[in-house]
Amino acid sequence: MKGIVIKSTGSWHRVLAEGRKYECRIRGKIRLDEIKETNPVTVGDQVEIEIAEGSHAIIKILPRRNQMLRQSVKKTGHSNVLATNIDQAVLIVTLQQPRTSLGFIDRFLVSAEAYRIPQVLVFNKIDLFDAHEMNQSEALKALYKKIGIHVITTSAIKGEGVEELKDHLAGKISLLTGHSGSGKSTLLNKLSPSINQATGAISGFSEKGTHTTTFSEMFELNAKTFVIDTPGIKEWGLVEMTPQEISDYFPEMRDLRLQCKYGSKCLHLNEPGCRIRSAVEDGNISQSRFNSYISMVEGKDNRK
Ligand SMILES: Nc1nc2c(ncn2[C@@H]2O[C@H](COP(=O)(O)OP(=O)(O)O)[C@@H](O)[C@H]2O)c(=O)[nH]1
Ligand SMILES: [Mg+2]
Ligand SMILES: [Zn+2]
Repeated sequence: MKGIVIKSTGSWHRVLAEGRKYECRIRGKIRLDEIKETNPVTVGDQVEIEIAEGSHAIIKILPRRNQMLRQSVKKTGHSNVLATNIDQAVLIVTLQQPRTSLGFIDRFLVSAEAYRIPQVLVFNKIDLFDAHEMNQSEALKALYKKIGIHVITTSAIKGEGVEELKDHLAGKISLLTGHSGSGKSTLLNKLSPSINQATGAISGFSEKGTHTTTFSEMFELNAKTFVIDTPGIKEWGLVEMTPQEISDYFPEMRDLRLQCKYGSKCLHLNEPGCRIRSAVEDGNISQSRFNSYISMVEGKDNRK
């Protein structure tokens, strides 16, 4: 029987198949060509299962259409698959409690763009914004809309923007990610009366939610709409990418970069005749996006 993994704790996996849920273990050695992650079976995986009295088993993982990968910053070489086979990736951004940095946003966007997964930014907790933060969020919205990213503003607490988000999720499988405490579970609970995820206040010291989600889990909003809640993410490391790949995953650099004097060899650092750097000077590429690019190329992210 074919099914889809909707929850995975490492030792067992919950599979939705033909309208029913089965708790499954992995039987035997499943070959996952090219896949080197610590979690071989992930939420979103299409699998084949065998139903038996008392012990159901996953016997095969079907090829993945895409995957959302993140590099562990502490353990180099370890990448973590947040979800597979998704139609869009949604990042919950907060300007405070906790603050989502632009570097974090851009690493998320690049990781999705690597698999051409459409991206959505949800600016949550707008009820907390003062005039300054309101201006700041408007500027960020304009910046990201200009490069083709869909942006939604919400207050999960007040229910603002939730309908718009719901419309945008309809008919798709979406990954919901962000820092712990950004409001993922609160938003999910607003999306469907059948979802009842624990939510938590943020403790000042660690800025970690007290009721943190530990495992990714897929929820059904209706027969065609699924949302995946994920554990909060502290740091977003990029998986191995060359500088050329990185600039290819910045939509505003993708076409322009071949017009550099050194063409695809240009890293846009200090080479002469660089079209990317002149576009930054002209204001056509935003300085903050370019800074993110530079930090990805020079930074501690694992690179090829
Ligand atoms: N003021 C405000 N607080 C929010 C909003 N959304 C979530 N919170 C609060 O932020 C904390 C963390 O929310 P939670 O949904 O657990 O975040 P998660 O870790 O991303 O799942 C909780 O105390 C929520 O009540 C919002 O839009 N406005
Ligand atoms: Mg949560
Ligand atoms: Zn260049």
